[in-house]
Amino acid sequence: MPSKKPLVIVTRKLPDAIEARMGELFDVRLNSDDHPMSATELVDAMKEADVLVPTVTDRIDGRLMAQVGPNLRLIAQFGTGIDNIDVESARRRGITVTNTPGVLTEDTADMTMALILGVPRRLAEGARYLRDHEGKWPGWSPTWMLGRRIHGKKLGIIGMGRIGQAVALRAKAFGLEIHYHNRKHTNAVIEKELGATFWENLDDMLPKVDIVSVNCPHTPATYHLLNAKRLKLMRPDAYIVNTARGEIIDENALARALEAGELAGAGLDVFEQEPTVNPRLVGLDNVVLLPHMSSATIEGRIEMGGKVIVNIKTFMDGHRPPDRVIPAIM
Ligand code: 8YV
Repeated sequence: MPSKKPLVIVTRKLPDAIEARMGELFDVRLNSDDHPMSATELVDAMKEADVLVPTVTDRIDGRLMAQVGPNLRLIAQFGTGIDNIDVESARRRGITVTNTPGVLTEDTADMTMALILGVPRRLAEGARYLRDHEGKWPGWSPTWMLGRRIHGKKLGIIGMGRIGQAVALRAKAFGLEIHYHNRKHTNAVIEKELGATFWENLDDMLPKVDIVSVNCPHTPATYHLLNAKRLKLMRPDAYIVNTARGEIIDENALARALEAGELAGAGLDVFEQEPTVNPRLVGLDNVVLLPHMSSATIEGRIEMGGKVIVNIKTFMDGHRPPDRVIPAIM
């Protein structure tokens, strides 16, 4: 007798090829209209499913976790960040959590670099001007739309993991000097190759750099890492780019600093209260706002889905899934 296929509930619409393959391997329930699930829908799914496939838009906290059914054995996150999941609470209940690291590194680093280039050079502002003033552009002027030079500036990367390193490699090619703050030194060979300067104390690095790029995960230790006090350490001609998680920066303090001219500009792909975007930021010309799209490539999303499938399949076959999240090393 063939063994019963596991019930896999997917919380958001995934690429067609991924959904089709899941349908072949599992008893799958999809979210074809892609609506973000309510907490009630999530609880219902977690009561029934053997495997849940959530994304960043699903808040699976301790309260939800307390209501899971007896079947749920795996939470296979479609995404690298797992700050939306109470991993410790899952562990206590014997539920394994996996994620999709690696496959969105290059895409996220590309978008980070795009913001590092685009914010000081006022790319979005220039593009917006032409659209808003159709037929009314008076033409080139020697002193109009001046931004700041990228080449020769100092980039301070917060979080030198996979993405931080990929950003550093790109930035070096653009002539930026690499500085970084991390819990520990990165690999000595990589550090040497990048000519990177390690700052053990973030407070010491912030006043020294021209552009700060946030590339660390959101954990209790990094929540509001860039608070009002630290933002004040940055220079008024410095920029800040965040493609990691909104919660790492105190968004109100950032808005205040930008409004007060204490920072030159910001490029933000992520926000503290997604999908709400702080209206104070929306009103600022020197801020580029993107709707959490750093990893949004067709290739990336298919590879993320591929990782989810491998994680589920290996787990269901009784093996250790390749991308198991271990609470201790989060
Ligand atoms: C993902 C991300 O698309 O993977 C991550 O951590 O931030 C995004 O790029 C999203 O989180 C999917 O869950």
